[in-house]
Amino acid sequence: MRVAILGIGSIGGVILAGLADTDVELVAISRGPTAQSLASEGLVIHSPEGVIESIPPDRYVLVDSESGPLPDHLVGSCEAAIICGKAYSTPILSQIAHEILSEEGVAVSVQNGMGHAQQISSRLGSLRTLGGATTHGAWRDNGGIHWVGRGSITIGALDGAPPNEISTSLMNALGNASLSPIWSDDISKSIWQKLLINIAINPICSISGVRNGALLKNDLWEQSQEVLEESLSVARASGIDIDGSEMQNLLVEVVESTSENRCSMLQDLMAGRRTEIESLCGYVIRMGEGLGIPTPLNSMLMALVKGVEMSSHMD
Ligand code: KPL
Repeated sequence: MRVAILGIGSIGGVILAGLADTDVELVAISRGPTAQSLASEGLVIHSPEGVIESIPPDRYVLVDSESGPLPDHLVGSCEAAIICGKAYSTPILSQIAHEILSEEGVAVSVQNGMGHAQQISSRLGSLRTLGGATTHGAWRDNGGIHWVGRGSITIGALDGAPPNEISTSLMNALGNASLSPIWSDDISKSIWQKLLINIAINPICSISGVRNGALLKNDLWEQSQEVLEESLSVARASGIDIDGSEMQNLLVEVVESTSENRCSMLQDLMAGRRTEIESLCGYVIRMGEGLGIPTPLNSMLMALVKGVEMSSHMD
């Protein structure tokens, strides 16, 4: 099987490194300095258990997405595309997925935020698009990818159908890569659950500048619970059947398993990058407006994160 990984940030790096230990052929799609170092030095990954592994550049075919059109020999060459880039890069990444996939090839988004599968399916069609979400925790620096929290990757068909042949091969490959794939027959609910986790963790940890585990240790937890509750009302009014205590347990599980992680939003702020706040709190605010549900906590967190985003551009 040949799999393309689109966007080699922290999670893309974990997936690339995991699949590098299987017999899957790999195409890594990246850009900028990350693409340059993937091409020249390869990828170093620090596992949660402290093992350091070096993936050489000849283990994958590297495509720099900014260097022009996809080379001809790669067009239509992959059976699966895993989209891991930032929420705001979905339009360009779904176009690349469309070009690189074979006619039956499937794309799955494991990005943070909502609506990615819908954008991808408008190019590929709903039968070749899978929804997804991941709770693995990782961060990246010049020393490579630090995979600090083992989680899972939940994948499912948009119509709730069981996995087809290609999806089954992809699930098997992710299993062989020790990435703990789970097939969901209600992927919209799984994506909402991941959105709620991100909303309860990312803005608060980013504004406070703390690792995920700090949430459980002080007053931040109360704030996290309140924004979770507010966002849960919007999820329920949108028709998602989510039990409050199931959601709380899931949140505690993710905070504990990624306690050493700096969430992706904090990493973005530290690196002076744009955050995904619009796709997280912004999504809940927009849905709340449509449904007549007030979302003052999401609005406040979004304004504060945008303020911090701006401050990194000031002298
Ligand atoms: O998705 C994440 C993120 O940082 O964006 C979690 C699972 C919260 C891990 O930090």
